[in-house]
Amino acid sequence: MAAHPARNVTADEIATFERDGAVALKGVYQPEWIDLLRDGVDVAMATSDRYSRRIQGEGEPVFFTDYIAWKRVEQIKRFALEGPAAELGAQIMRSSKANFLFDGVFVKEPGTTKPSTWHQDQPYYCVQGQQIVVLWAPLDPCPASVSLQCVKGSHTWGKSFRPIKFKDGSDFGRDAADGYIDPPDVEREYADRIVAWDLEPGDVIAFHGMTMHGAPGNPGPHRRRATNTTWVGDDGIYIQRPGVMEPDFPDCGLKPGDPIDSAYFPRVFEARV
Ligand SMILES: O=C(O)CCC(=O)C(=O)O
Repeated sequence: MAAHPARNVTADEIATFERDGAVALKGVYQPEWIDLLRDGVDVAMATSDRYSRRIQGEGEPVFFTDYIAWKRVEQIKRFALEGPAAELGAQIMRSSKANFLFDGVFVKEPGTTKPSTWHQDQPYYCVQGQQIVVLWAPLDPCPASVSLQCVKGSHTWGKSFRPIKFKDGSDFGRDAADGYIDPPDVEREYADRIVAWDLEPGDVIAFHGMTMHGAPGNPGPHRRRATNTTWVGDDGIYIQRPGVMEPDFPDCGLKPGDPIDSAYFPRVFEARV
């Protein structure tokens, strides 16, 4: 059985998540899990797989991103399968179970200017449903000026924005004819709805799979390491999207319409009946 979070999510936090599509959960991961994730990030950066990338601008300090690192990094695997995230995800989604979809690693070394592009996560990959939550966890003290930012209420817009690559702005072959529209200029059009928090290690931003989010560069003198885990609840199904899905799971064995609930996407938390 996986570990419990340091505390339960409150009814107010669930209400905020459902209304705004994002909520900061303070003090939910115990320090030993943060230490484990920091070790895992070191291993992820020292090794590589098909989604490990250094996407900083020319001559800049490293901006490292990675997906599905849990397949090669024991520490991230242990966190995902034995740590407190699954139960936290189920609580915030009000789901009877939480299946682990994948992890992400985002390291911005001091002096990185490249932002993490504004985007929604779900249009990148193979899942559809309302009960999809991303748990983003800083591993360093993280003031709002360099932290993840979310656009309040964007998960209810009913729009799928064309996913694009952080590195060069290229896309994945989904366009208007497929129902994917160009993302708005968030800072100009939705400045009054952008929300960000001052965070410490142990805090988590829980955001909905359709919430628009991004992050500025890290111009200051401190590292900004973060990992996320994505969780799928009762209503999440596998779908195929036009073009390239990222990350993709070619060997997952699921067909469109199948529940995301198999050994490949393990059910890490299940409520007791
Ligand atoms: O940490 C970042 O800079 C970006 C994170 C992100 O886009 C995500 O968690 O989906």
